[in-house]
Amino acid sequence: MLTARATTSPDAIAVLDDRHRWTYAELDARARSLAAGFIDFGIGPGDRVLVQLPNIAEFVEVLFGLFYAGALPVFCLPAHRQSELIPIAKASGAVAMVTCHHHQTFNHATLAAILRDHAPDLRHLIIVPDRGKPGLPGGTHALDALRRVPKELPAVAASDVAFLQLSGGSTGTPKLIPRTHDDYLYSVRRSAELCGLDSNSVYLAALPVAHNFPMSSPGILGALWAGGTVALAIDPSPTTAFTAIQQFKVTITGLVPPLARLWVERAENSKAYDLSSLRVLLVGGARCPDELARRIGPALGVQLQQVFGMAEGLVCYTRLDDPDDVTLATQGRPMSPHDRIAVVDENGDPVPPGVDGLLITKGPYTIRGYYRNPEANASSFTEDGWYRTGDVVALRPDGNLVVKGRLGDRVNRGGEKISAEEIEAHLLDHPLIRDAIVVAVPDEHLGERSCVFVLAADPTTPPALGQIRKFVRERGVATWKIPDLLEVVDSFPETGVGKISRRSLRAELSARVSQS
Ligand code: AMP
Ligand code: DBH
Repeated sequence: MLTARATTSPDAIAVLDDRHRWTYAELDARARSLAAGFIDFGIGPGDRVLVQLPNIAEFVEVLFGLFYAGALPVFCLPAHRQSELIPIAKASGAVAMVTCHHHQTFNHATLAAILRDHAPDLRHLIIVPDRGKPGLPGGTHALDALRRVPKELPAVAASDVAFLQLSGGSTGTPKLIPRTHDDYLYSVRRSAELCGLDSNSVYLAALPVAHNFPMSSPGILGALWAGGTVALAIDPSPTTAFTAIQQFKVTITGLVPPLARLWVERAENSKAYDLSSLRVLLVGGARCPDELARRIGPALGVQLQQVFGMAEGLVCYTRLDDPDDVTLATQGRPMSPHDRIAVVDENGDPVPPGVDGLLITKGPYTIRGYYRNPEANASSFTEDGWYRTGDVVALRPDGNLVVKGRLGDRVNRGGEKISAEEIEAHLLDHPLIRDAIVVAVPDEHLGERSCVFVLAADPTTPPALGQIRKFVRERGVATWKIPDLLEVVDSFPETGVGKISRRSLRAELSARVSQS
């Protein structure tokens, strides 16, 4: 795809950030020079490479450099810390990591060195240096030190795995999602069509670009597929993003609902920025409240397009020519005529149309299994290979889906997913805690926040929220996973006879908070 674009439109602008402006020919040449360096380092077809970069132009050249070398990026988020990254490094068997030196004052190079001590296969640390500041830690390589004269590239088949995405809400062995070049590019092409991208489009990556949503729905890859331009904003705040929209004449971008709300509020209160180039705003990652959906078009002067997707595959969109009744109140319908969806009950039997049930799916770009994780595969797929999304939805007669919630094993905190089990496992190590259950509670701003129900080890000295938050933070987890609320209780409800499943306990407790 990149080779073709660099040949047909070498001088079109491919990538922009506040420091870089690369044409397709330049992006292609940069990616090829990095590929030659990766190959020289012994990184080649099938090797896994952790990529933890913020929204900077280098992300795009590293991505294509790895693709050209046949290596598989493992997409980590800038917010991930060692509790997440050590298991990811081990489960993926990554041989290298590409990261930055600092991002938002956090030292990622030091984090990379810690990972190397824990993950025996991690041999090469490659760092994008801070602007104008020397002094990378010993034993690491600056990204530019990789560049070589381009050489012949290894053969890569369209059906080969292209990269590993992370599933939000992984526990124990991380759920790594293997996507192939052909399945992913199919989803990117179809997304680009449905979102109206062409060579004049400028897509702004405002969400962390390693997420499946800004990567592919239609994301930076959709923009490059269409021959358009990718712009990257270092953070999604209205100030930074509105400056980028004005400066780069951005036409389309994507946001999670809480950020969409911040943008709407800023635009409603101030006309300081010229946002007139912006035509489409995708909103997804979590349920967009209907009230917010109605304000988006008027406030930002855009067409709202709702997107309900998952890194495992299935992506649903409202269409740009749908009536308001669909665009403002549903999460759309599958993007491919070959996607299959079914709404079933807990036994796997179809529920009547319009009734809430669990969404399962199968299709041309939905995975059939996680990477080296038989345990997750046994629970996440039906016997005949349908992916159990875990989402509770209702299918309207017009074919559009309305997302109602999820099975209670995950908190969706404004689009960032939290695995209840993962945080419970940390909390169980706290000396003041005998048992802990993490549930979602409704939140006006974020959609959901996390609440932990705790049985104290000694009822006379129950833990305080501040202590718990500090404890979880010091475990080195992404900030959004730190519990928001704490309830100390004397006992957990009995949810049935015999073995109490943590899942039903979570459901019971979460029903209790929703009613209060
Ligand atoms: P992940 O598996 O981490 O890629 O997260 C995908 C999950 O995000 C889906 O299964 C849904 O639970 C949630 N999600 C994504 N988009 C939406 C949306 N528009 N409305 C509600 N939930 C969403
Ligand atoms: O939340 C997601 O994972 C998501 C949301 C919108 C996604 O993967 C996507 C679109 O492709």
